[in-house]
Amino acid sequence: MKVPPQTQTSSPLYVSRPDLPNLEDTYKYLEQIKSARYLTNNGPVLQTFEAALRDYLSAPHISVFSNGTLALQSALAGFNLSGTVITTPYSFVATAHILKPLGLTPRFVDIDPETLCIDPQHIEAAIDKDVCAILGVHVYGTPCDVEAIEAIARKHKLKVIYDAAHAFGIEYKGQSLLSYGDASVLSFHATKSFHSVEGGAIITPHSQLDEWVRVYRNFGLDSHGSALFEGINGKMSELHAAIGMLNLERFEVQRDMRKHVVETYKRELADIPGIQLIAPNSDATQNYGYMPIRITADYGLDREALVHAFEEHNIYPRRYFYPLITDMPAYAEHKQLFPIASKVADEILCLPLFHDMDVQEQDSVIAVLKHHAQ
Ligand code: T4K
Repeated sequence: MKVPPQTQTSSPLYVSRPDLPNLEDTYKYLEQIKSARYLTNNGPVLQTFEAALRDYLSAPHISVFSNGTLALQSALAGFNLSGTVITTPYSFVATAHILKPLGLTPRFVDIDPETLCIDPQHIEAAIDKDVCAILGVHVYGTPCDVEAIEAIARKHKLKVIYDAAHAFGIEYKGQSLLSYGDASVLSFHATKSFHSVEGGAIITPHSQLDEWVRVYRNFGLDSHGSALFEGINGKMSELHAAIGMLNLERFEVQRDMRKHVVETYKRELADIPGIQLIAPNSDATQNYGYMPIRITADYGLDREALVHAFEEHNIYPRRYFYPLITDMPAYAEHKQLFPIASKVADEILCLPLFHDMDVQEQDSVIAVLKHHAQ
């Protein structure tokens, strides 16, 4: 017999619930920043943060930015590209938004039905003389098919940039996933598995790119205060860097707490008809930043009706990623049918997930899902 969900969460249960580090520890950093009277512009805390990240992520070169979007834009700007960039319609819109300001044109191709990342077969088919780069996204931290993409890029002499906004701390075949491609770009937004409230970073094996983006993020200024080229303001403040430092210390503990929440979800949802879990890549570690499920035809409600049912219980899962970028008005000229990506976008739902989600909160999400099963 189906039991209607008993629990109505008193405060809204969102897809994510970012938190700040311990206030006493934060206060110590604030005192340090206050006494240094150095608040931003490549200050001492930012430099410490960059060094700590370089070490933790085994990154040959890393430059920290004020957010992931500007970091991604800067990485592409640094390769001085022109023409067309092959990318995915199944991502957060920032992935595509950075192209037009650089004079680049996106060419969207469909995704792989298992990884939900860009499909190398479609990349290969979309290459012509205008294509200069491939921009893949490690969706939910699942690696793109990096080997196939590397082979295609080598064959056609293309740059490979990964939007690794979801891929903090992921290892693939025993090495950092961020070591693949010409550059990988992280987001440290508050809703991410590791955050500095707002922030992002470029990881690259190319020392020249690293040197260039460091100048670019500071208006293109040289050490004499003269602009070498038209740069941007992509600098991270000392306060954000301090939060990043403290969150880096907590990352693994919080990741393991999220792992526990994810495992409970997977156990409880495994046998519900019409709920499809996304299989992890067995060659990769996970950071448990998202809990995506697919609501398929065998479920009792369609995805939209389920979202509505959740809202009645004060629960707000998110349809990451719906609509497809190519179905958004801003990309009307790129609208076309992507059979796999369209289907996934119509079925996807990311459930609430954060490290300190309590049992009652998680039970209420699971109860709604069980209640509406066929
Ligand atoms: N590439 C990819 C693949 C990305 O996913 C992203 C960002 C980027 C690039 C760009 O990186 P950044 O420039 O952002 O560093 C959120 C995030 O704002 C965005 O960073 C993230 N992807 C995207 C997937 O999710 P929204 O529009 O869904 O955010 P919002 O404000 O609706 O927040 C989601 C839920 O979280 C809300 O329902 C409430 C809750 N929440 C949110 C915040 C910020 C809180 O409870 N507290 C909070 O402080 O985009």
